[in-house]
Amino acid sequence: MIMDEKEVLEALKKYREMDLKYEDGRILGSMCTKPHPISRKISEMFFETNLGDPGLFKGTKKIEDEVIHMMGNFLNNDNPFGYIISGGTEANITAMRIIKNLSIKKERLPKVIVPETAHFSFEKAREMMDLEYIKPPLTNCYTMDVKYIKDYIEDNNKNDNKKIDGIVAIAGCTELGTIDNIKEISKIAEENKIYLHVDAAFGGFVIPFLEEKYKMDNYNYEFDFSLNAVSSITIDPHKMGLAPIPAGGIIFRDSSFKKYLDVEAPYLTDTHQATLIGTRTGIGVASAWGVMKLLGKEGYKNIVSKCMDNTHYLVKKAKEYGFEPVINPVLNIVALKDDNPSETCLKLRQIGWYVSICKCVGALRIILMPHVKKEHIDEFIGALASVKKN
Ligand code: 0PR
Repeated sequence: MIMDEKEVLEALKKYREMDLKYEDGRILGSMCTKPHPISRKISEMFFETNLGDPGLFKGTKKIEDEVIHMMGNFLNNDNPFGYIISGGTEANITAMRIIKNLSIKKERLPKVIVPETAHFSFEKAREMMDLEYIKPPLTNCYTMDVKYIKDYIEDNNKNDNKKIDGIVAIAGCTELGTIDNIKEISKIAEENKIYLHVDAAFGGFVIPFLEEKYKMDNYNYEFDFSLNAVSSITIDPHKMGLAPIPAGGIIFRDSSFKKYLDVEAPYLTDTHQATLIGTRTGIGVASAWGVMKLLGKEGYKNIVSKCMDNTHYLVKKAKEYGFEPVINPVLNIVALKDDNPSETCLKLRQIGWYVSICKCVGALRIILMPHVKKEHIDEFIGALASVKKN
């Protein structure tokens, strides 16, 4: 049935009203948040742009290059190369494409060390590219056991058939927010000339802006290109970067990695394409540029400090009610121990609270994104207490 414009908009509005709104403070298990308001105007300005054919959208392509440099800058890289793509999933799959294409023995499956705590996008990559994953045990801090990695590589790297082709480490893991000991992992990767990819999809816009007072003693916070072996980093503006979806980021140490991604695209204005997705909007790219220019490092620092402050507030409140965190929060993610997290999560949902759960440990997972305020935390803890009583 054909509709006029008013009818179309009214019908869509009704659907949209069924959605939850970040500002209501009930979304506690999401790594996304309400984008910075400037992105509304930017989205309109760039709504028809297509970076799949950059020769037609030269200005938008220039913005992408500038954003990559801005992000490279706070990741300690003066000469970065990369793309603003659909999200962390595409970024991680792109990094795995590099490892696959670099792998030394084409006759066997590429072997990659991947943390147990890795996001499920790595599982998609494994399935698509027939990768073999080695998953080191976790320490009691829920990070990869570095000694295991060292021993494993020493034992296997003499034999070409068993050699490790790549290592993935995480800076801000999805479930707990932990950061692998990337400083030590980088040393091992460097000594053995192994490609190291860091998934900082969430942590990339948090860790560089973390005030000292929120850092724990004897914990590794280093994750970026200042570590010699780090070759690529996933870092998503559409998570803590406050850009609208879709804006994920894959940043490489330099442009030498492009050739491992390029496929021929002879009929385009640019005759090679490196990104997984062909036709892709410039909206996220331009919005990330705008939000980053507006906020600057100071702006992100203020946002991260507020989120960390709320994180500690939630832990304090939770403890008052007898709920215990699994670990001291590293970033703005809290895991609260629970004997039946799926059931608790469901019960909370029935009364309008949306948290998620951890699979690596029995716990509820709460992410203190910028849209979550102290009054939401107070209400939530009350709701959790009432759910657990019944
Ligand atoms: N790497 C890490 C460390 C992640 O946490 C995520 C997503 C990804 C990669 C993949 O990113 P994209 O989803 O952008 O492809 N982490 C969130 C999660 O799985 C994604 C998310 C965001 C889920 C908002 C729900 C939600 O409401 O929890």
